[in-house]
Amino acid sequence: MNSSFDLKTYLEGRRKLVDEWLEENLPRPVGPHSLVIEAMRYSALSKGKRIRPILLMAAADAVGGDGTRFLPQASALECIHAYSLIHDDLPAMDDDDLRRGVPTCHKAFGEAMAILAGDALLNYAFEILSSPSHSKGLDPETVISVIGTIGHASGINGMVGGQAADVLMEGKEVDEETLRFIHVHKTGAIIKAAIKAGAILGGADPIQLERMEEFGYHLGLLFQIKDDLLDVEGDEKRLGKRTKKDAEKKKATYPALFGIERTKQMGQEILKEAIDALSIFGPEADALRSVANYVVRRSR
Ligand code: GRG
Repeated sequence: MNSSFDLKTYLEGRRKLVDEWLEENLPRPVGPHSLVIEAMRYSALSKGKRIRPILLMAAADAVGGDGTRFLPQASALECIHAYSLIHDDLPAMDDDDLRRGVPTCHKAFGEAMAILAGDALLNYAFEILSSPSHSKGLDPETVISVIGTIGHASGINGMVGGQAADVLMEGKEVDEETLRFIHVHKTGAIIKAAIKAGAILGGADPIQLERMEEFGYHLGLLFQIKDDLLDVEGDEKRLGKRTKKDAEKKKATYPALFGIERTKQMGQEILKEAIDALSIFGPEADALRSVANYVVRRSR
C-alpha cells in the first residue's frame, strides 16, 4: 500500500462533499408538514463520519470508476443510515437521548415526528436512487442493480432482519453463530452494500465484484465488532452517545462473548481477511485499504 496516502485529508474532503450534497438536496422545510422535514434534516445533517457514502465512492474508484460522480447514490445511503439511527434510538428500541453529540430525533421533535422522519428518509433514499436526473449516463440495468442491492441490504434480508434478531436476543444467551448473524445483518449488510453498489457503479467486472463483496462482508463485521468495543472502552464525549449500554441491556456482543483481548485479536484477523480480498487491486484501492485500517483504529 502507498504509505503516503493521507487518510485524514481524504476523509475530510469526501465527508464535506456528502454534507454539501445533502444540505443542497434534502427537502426544504416548507408546508404544513415542515416539522417532519426539519426532523429529517436535523438527523441526516448532524455530524456523522459519512463512512458508508465514502465507501461507496472509494469502491467505485478502486474498480477504475470515478467515485465522486456517484455522490447522489452515496448520499442516499447516508439517508438510510440516518433513518436507522433515528429508529434505533426510539424508546421502543435502544431508548437513547443523545446521538452525534446532540439530542436524538425523538427528544428534539417527539416520537411521532421521529418515526415519520425515519420513514421519510428511507423512502427519500430510493427516490434519489431511482431519479433519472441522478442517473444520467448510467444504463438502466446498473441503476436497477444498485437499487436491488441497497433494498436487499436495508430490509428483512439485511439491516432490519439483523436489528430484529438483536432485539429478540436481548437478555438471552447467544452463541457465536447467532452473534455473527446479528452483526453481519444489522450493521454489515449496509456497509457491504455500499461497497458492492460502488463497485457496480464504477463498472466492476465479475471477479472485481466478487472480491469487493468479500471485502465488504469482512469490513461490515469488523465495523460492528469495533462498535461493540467502543461501547465498552470508548469515550462518551468523543462518541457523542452514551456508552456501556450493551452490558446494561444484556446485549449479545463480541466483548461479552469472548472478552476484550480476544475480540481485538479477532478484529485483527478479520481486518487481514478484508485486506487480503483486495489483493487483485493496485494503488487505486489504497483508500479502501486505509479506511479498513481506520475502522479498527477509530475512536468514534
Ligand atoms: C425498521 C423500525 C425499524 C427500525 C430499524 C435497522 C435499525 C432500526 C437500526 C439499525 C441498527 C443500527 C443502528 C446498528 C448500529 C450500526 C452502527 C454501528 C451505527 C453507528 O454508525 P457510525 O459509527 O455512526 O457510522 P455515524 O454517527 O458516524 O454515522
